[in-house]
Amino acid sequence: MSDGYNVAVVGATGAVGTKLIEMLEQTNLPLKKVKLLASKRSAGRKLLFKGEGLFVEELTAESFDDVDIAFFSAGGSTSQQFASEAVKRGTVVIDNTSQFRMDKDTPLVVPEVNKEALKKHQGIVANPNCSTIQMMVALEPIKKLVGIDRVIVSTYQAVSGAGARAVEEVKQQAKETLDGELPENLTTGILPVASDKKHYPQAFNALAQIDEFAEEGYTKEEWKMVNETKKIMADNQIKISATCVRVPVITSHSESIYIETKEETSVAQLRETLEKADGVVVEDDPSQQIYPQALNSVGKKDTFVGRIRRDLDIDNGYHLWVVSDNLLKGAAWNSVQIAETLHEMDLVHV
Ligand code: NAP
Ligand code: 3JN
Repeated sequence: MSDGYNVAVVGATGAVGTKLIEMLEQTNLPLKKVKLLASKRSAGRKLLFKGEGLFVEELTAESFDDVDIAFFSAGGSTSQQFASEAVKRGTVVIDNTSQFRMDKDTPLVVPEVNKEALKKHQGIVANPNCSTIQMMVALEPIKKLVGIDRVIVSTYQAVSGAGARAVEEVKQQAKETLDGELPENLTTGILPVASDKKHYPQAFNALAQIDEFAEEGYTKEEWKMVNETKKIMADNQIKISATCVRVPVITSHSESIYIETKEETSVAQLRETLEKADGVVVEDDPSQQIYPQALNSVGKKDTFVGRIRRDLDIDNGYHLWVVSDNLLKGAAWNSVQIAETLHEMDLVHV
């Protein structure tokens, strides 16, 4: 087991990269050196790590020559181009993009749920999609207790999930609207999906499109939730469908999750189980108007669960409201937690 690692953050200037730096400032992983990488555009910028200014370097294959662990969050094409170069140089890659998530040789890991999968890594470990991660943290304890037959999830996703430029766009749209501008005249161009044909205002709006449309009228984000859940839970039989919606919240995704359990349970038993679960905080007291809120979860590593109630018609049907910081548990914290777990399991080697 190493007494200290050289780590690199690829995409260090982005929404996720910024939070990766914060999580590395707090980690108990032994660190020797931190290297910040981005495109040529940002090379030479200085970012703070534990109060010390570090220069951002341009990403090249040679960047990994002396790196033990690299966190990638610079888009799928960057991971496609550089992850194998890093692995060739002996670096373990923890990848935040969807590039390798469904590869059969790549573990897709939420440490509270399936850390054993890390034992099979061959250099790359994939971090799931943010919406999948918080749902897994909330559902795994229930699956262990009584099994889960079916999941129907609707998400209310924060703008920061679409990157730093999307956040700036929504702030601009909000300002323009408050200054009296009509919706059709607002500055658009990034949301709902920068690469898609049409763009719509997101400020004061809910958009039922996250990522591009794909098969059967579902978006790629919705397919990610379906396919990643089956892989993480190692259950191809679980019935699951998703509707992913972007709302004008800056940080933290909220999810309304309906489940049908395999065996009988009760609200009290579900609450007790979730209260004991790793990474879960139950906030659920309707008499005091207590339930998880996006704003309250910002900056926290936990997944907050509330509004636990039975379905009024379906036996074994239950509803939950699940909220978590999409940039922390949904991305940066889950990635650093994977690195800590690899270290604890003595698996930081290719
Ligand atoms: P962002 O705010 O737009 O930041 C993108 C980062 O990638 C910037 O640091 C940018 O550097 C860097 N970059 C872009 N092209 C590059 C290249 N050719 N070479 C090196 N660096 C490059 O985006 P974000 O929200 O942080 O997301 C980044 C990626 O993380 C996404 O594309 C996605 O794959 C993944 N992500 C995952 C989750 C999740 O659910 N787990 C959530 C959000 C994002 P410059 O400053 O040089 O442009
Ligand atoms: O929109 C969100 O709230 C989450 C976005 C995640 C994301 C954004 C751009 C590209 C991903 C992802 O993690 O699935 C990707 C991608 O790598 O496909």
